[in-house]
Amino acid sequence: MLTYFSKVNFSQCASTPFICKLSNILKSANQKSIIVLEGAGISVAAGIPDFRTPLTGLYSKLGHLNLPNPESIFDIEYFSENPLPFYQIAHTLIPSSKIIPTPAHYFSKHLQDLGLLKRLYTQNIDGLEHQAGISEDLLVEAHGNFRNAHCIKCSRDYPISDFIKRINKFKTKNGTKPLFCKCGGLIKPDVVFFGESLPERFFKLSEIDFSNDTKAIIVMGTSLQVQPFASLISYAASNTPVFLLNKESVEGFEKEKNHFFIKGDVQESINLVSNILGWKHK
Ligand code: CNA
Repeated sequence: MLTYFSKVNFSQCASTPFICKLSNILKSANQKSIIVLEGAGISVAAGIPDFRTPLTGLYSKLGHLNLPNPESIFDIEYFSENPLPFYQIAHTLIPSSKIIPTPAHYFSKHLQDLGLLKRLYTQNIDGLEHQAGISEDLLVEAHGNFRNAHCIKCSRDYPISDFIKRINKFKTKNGTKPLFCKCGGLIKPDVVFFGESLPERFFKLSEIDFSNDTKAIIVMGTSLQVQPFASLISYAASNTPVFLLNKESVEGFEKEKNHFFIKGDVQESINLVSNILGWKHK
């Protein structure tokens, strides 16, 4: 958890100009003027692999499932015909009680506590923003979550505990059956698959949030490959700085004058910003 600690310290700025630019903006930002966009890279430090990092990402570990392509595991058409591969790997995405939010998650919570956070949009389905204490009204879980489950045919809700019981059997290699609804439809967690629509809330709020009174957009730990989420940064006004904190730059980023890439481990970059601003982890 972050808290106020000491005086603002800009002495580290010479070597990290974009980090300082971001810190300066945060220091004088108005209430509800910062938007945060998050991706799988911020949960890697919590022990949840991302998708696309070579060797460690989930997509590099699906060879044994003989999928047409790695994305098929989250494709609603493929799942409807072949649900077992998703059931087999789902336990790697559901956070256990041992998994806790990272400094990057608590950074957003601190922005919320200071009243600066306008909205946090996340692609993550691990629920760590929720666990870090981001309030429902400020949070948009664009790709859903693992807190509930439903039937893909009749939409009936099911407790996620039933689904977790079933996938835990896959963990011990005793499971061979997916979970079916009374109507015969498959039960899947409330995560958004390729081919499904994002929650209405995502479209409603993104239309109003990216206006001129946004002081900065902070994008953390994402390859910005998945649409429509990746397009959110294009809604930024041309005078709103967009900071990408990521291990690598992503295609199309840095093309605009208001794009600033902060290369490196997102947790380290966040720690630097926190140190400069005198915010300290308890
Ligand atoms: P991605 O495509 O796997 O990209 C992750 C990005 O994060 C890559 O560009 C990495 O280089 C970068 N990255 C990884 N570790 C770090 C680090 N420590 N510091 C800085 N950068 C890092 O994942 P996206 O989020 O862009 O793709 C969207 C998908 C991923 C969504 O549909 C999610 O549901 C899905 N996903 C979510 C989780 C989760 O909830 N934790 C895990 C895996 C995938």
